[in-house]
Amino acid sequence: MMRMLHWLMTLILAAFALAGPARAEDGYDLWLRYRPLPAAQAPRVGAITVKGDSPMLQAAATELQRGLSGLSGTRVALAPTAVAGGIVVAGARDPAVTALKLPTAALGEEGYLVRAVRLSGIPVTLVTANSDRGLLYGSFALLRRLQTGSDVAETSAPKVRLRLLNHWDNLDGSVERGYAGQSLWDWWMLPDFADPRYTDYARANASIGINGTVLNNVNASADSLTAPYLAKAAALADVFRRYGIKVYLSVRFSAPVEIGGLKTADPLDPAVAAWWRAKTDEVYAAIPDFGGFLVKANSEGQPGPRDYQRSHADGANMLAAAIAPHKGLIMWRAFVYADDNPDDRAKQAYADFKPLDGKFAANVIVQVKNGAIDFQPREPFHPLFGAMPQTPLMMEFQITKEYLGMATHLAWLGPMFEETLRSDTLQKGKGSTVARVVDGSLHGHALTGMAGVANVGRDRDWAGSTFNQANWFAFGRFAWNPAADSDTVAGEWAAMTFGPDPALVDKIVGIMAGSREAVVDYTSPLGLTHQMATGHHYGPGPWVSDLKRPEWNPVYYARADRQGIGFDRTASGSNAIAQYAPAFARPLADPATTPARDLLWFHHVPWTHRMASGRTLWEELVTRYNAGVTTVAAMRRDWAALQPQIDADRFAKTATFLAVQEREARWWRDASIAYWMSVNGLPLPAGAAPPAHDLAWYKAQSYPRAPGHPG
Ligand code: BDP
Repeated sequence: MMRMLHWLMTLILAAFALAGPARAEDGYDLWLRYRPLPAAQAPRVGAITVKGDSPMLQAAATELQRGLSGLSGTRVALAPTAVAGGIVVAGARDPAVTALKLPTAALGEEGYLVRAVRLSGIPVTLVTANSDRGLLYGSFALLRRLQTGSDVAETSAPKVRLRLLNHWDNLDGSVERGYAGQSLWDWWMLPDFADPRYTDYARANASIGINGTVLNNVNASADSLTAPYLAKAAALADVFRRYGIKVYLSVRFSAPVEIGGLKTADPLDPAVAAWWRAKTDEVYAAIPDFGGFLVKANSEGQPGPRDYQRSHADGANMLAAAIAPHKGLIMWRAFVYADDNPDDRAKQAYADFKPLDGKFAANVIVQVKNGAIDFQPREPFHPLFGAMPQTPLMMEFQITKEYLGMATHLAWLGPMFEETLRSDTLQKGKGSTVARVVDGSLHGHALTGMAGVANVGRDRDWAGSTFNQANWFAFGRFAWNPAADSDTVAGEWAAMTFGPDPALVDKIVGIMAGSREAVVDYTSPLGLTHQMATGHHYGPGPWVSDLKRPEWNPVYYARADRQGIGFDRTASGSNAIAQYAPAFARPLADPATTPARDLLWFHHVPWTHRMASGRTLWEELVTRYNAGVTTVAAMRRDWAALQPQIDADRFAKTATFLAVQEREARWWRDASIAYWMSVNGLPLPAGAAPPAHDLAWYKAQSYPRAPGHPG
């Protein structure tokens, strides 16, 4: 019997060794899974020929080999010269490529062209570009086209120069507003040990065109500029370089005091300027291709030039002068609001920055959040976009879902990026879209950028959920092309992540498409904003009114009373609408011509106000909360129906998360409705379900250890 058992075990182990362990779909591979395509779609590639051997081209060759071998199910070889039916990666200056007279000039420094050609008479698929970086992007593009079952021909060049992730990662390994585990950067083990994961992070970024990463939190520790931490950052830069990714750092404005031993950080003090010059030289000695500094100054308690009665331009320009000899950049954030300013928070950044237009040095770009408050589920575009024609402005989106359900809720941000970027500022007539401010075409700026606050951490699936990966992917695609289309990007991602079956892709895109609107509906419909609980921002807190600064309290934003609700930003209120172009502001002066989705952002409206739908405002509000919950329930049902087509692991985790989301959507709806009823004294609209608990119950919920909270 024992012998029999032993024999059986040996047989099983042998079979296991032959087949290899089944590759779990744990999400680690992101959208670069390269699983074999169905036979009809599988690429038949003779061999891969990469002309040149720079580290970046080696990265391209490795990726192509890995991808094509995976997708075709057979190992594809690298060959020194082109073979018929093969893939050739060659620069536009290669004589064989030049002979083809392809339109490569338009590709610029980073674009690429992929096309079936005859190269010296041999039929091949050619990837060409004006730089190694373009060739790397073109190689990833070719793989994407194959993964999505598209024709391989593609010509593309990025419309935005800086395409950066902003990590809000702390030196102790925690991540501010991070919901995917600890920081990827193992600062303790760096610079000695470069986790192989850093390479996979760089691959993922390169595959979507991201070309820079700010390693540390905007609430920066001065320590990140000390020699040991610069050595650690340099080790990361060494890994990222061959994927075309530059390293940047957030800096603390008072660093000259904290680590430099100076008595002041006054930007106009020559000793301070000299300190930054020396520090910057030290940074470049460690990281020769360092990108630049990101600065959060005079915002939420951070130090800055205003501590010395200097302007943001004074601060930015002093740093700009220090870094200019190295061709580095300063990204200066416009996310400012002062604790001593009683004016509408939504107006403060514009009030501070608009007068500084034209006063920034040439290597400064001002980084502006998409909306005037703070990454809420929906905000009208920031009034600074289009209003500072002489200053390059870069977009800052938040990919991590601090205000959209953290890791668990499925909220596809493509529609949010698209909505903001397509907004027409009307600053230079029709067509003055935010996208054209960001890509520089509206005011003729060559320095352009888009930053996304990263949602990645050390979780096995990087982003905390499969669908959160889509938001990382989307950020890259929109940074590459701010005119991108959300559904198209969703389709690409879904095909790469779950396989190219068009029917399956359609269903997944369908689930994603309305998901962000659902979050808006169940948390903050009709232009309400900032209704979340204190600190960690998890769950509802519309009643919160006890925080030190008025604008930290949800009641500040909703201004609900017995008569009505909403923030009057017209001339009779804060007049924030006057910060927009007159043609844009005009319809916003009247609730009747304000889009319903932004109504309570711009107006204080009676509960009895008649909406275009015929319902009263109160009825409409409840209808929207209900719609949010109903949409999530439908998403959950639609996902359940996909079980036969999705691998067990990713199916189950998403199904569980959708159940959590449905429960929490209901919680948001019920808590909000219970609170509004306590304010307006109105009965529930006919047919609406009453909240599951009374208001006291909702107020009593507390989550002291919710993730991502810096406190
Ligand atoms: C807020 C976050 C806070 C960030 C801040 C910022 O709650 O953690 O530090 O944005 O962007 O939304 O600086």
